[in-house]
Amino acid sequence: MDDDFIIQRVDALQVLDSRGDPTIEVAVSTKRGVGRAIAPSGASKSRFEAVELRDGDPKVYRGRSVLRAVENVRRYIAPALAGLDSRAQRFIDRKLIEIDGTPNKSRIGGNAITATSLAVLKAASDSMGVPLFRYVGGLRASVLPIPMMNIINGGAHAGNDLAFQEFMIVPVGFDSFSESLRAGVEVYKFLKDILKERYGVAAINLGDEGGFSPPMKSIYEALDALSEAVKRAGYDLGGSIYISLDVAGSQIYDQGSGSYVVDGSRRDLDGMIDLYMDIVERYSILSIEDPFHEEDAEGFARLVDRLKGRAIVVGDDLLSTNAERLRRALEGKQVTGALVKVNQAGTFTEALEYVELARDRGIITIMSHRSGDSEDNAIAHLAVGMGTPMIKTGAPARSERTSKYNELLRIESYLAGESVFFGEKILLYIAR
Ligand code: 2PG
Ligand code: MG
Repeated sequence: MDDDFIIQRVDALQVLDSRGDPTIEVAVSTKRGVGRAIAPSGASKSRFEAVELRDGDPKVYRGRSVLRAVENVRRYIAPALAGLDSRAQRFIDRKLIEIDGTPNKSRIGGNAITATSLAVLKAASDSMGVPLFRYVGGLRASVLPIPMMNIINGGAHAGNDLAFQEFMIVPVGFDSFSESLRAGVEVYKFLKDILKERYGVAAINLGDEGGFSPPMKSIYEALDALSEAVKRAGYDLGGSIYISLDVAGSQIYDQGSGSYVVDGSRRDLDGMIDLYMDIVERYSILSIEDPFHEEDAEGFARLVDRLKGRAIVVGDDLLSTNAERLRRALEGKQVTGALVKVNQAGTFTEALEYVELARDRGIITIMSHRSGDSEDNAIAHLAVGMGTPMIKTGAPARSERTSKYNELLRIESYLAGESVFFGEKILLYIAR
């Protein structure tokens, strides 16, 4: 019965994210099911992403509460969605954009909109009685993504001096998601030993995404520790396991001097390209995300050209999960990979259009968490449902990170013999 899918109730609640900041949870119910979604929150945000609405009263949660966003869902969104078919995702997302009426979703709040959009998606799949990844991707949704595990945290995510934000290991050369995850966990544990040996016990404290946050001064120390950990775990760097980086270039860019600051010294664009070429030469690097700041289109284009056939250049802040920005970046040949964060776009539908554009143009897509995240595991389903070859969701530690990896294990088990692991196929994309 179509009646079963009609939205009966939409409600919102202020809850906490993994950093202890307030965030918004939206619940959407139909006669047959319910969907609940929590908005994540970034630390290294782009200028171009949907705006997170926060109350700004310094006496309440130090300005971070989201009660206005909660109120906006109750007052504006709930009445507009009541009575609509929860399966009409595009229509509903368009409606959310209309209700907000601003180009950056700053009136109702990107956080309110993201949580609502995903809650509608989940309510529809629940009402239908199918897992979310199946609802999103149908029968084609059977490919498990490669995990990109951020096991050394720096930049805005850690209390250390590491210039780059994320040092990830990417176990590609395995037959299944679970084998790949296992290898990543083993490397993570050997890394812990190495850090303790080299830097003492304080080095094994964790950063925002569950990776270690050692008191290193140089990015080369981090790369060396990762290489050693892969070796000690008995794997082959550049064989079954690769390293990926998220520089979060906007965070190390000094507007005044127009240069980047890495390991205590300033570098211009040429200096940064030399640095990246040196790293790619010496370590097995699969991808570099946001190597330059979010408006440095020239830097991206030059690096894409230099790294052709060797490593993927991923746009995160540069693209901000925005199809229009991706279109421009494609024209300028500025990326070969595209990070996907639903809350940068605002709605599921906008994120889907962006993923489809990337795929049509042969660009690798990577589903991604935020540094402030929660127990919501929707992105595990979205990765499989949308068919992104990779997923970036932190270290294999802290429940807001493992909730995604665990859900992927459940999806793999659910699919049993039907599932395929993207695995080494990723190398074919790089070799092109
Ligand atoms: C990134 C993300 C997630 P944040 O830069 O890719 O790892 O960080 O959520 O802080 O923007
Ligand atoms: Mg990033």
